[in-house]
Amino acid sequence: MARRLTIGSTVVTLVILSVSTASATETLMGQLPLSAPFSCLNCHVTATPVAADAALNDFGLDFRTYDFTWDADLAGRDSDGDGCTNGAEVGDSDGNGHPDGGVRAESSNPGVSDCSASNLEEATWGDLKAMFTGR
Ligand SMILES: [Ca+2]
Ligand SMILES: [Ca+2]
Repeated sequence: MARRLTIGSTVVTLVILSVSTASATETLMGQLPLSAPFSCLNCHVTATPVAADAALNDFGLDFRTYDFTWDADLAGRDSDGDGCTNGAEVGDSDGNGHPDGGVRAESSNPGVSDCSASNLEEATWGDLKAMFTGR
């Protein structure tokens, strides 16, 4: 009986921790001017962080250092060292909290050391291609 109680308590605790981690992630993600398409991967090394596995990437560590506040200083940093500022990758170059003109998605992930593949460019090419193919 005591063992069942222990297992049940453990399961309940894990569920609560999972929910609280997901909620914290979504709340903190709301501090960024744009968080799509990378979502949790902006700050975490896994797409589905849970309390037991919520390791932060380099941008996530910097974001935490800045008390989860998006500002010009954090936007001007290059957390992942790929040569593109966090602001350029997130889509708010000056860090004023508003996306740069016409930007509706992050161009690359501020926590992954690569800013060569631009989702925005891919979307733009997709729009251009659609003009010619009619799709
Ligand atoms: Ca960068
Ligand atoms: Ca990057």
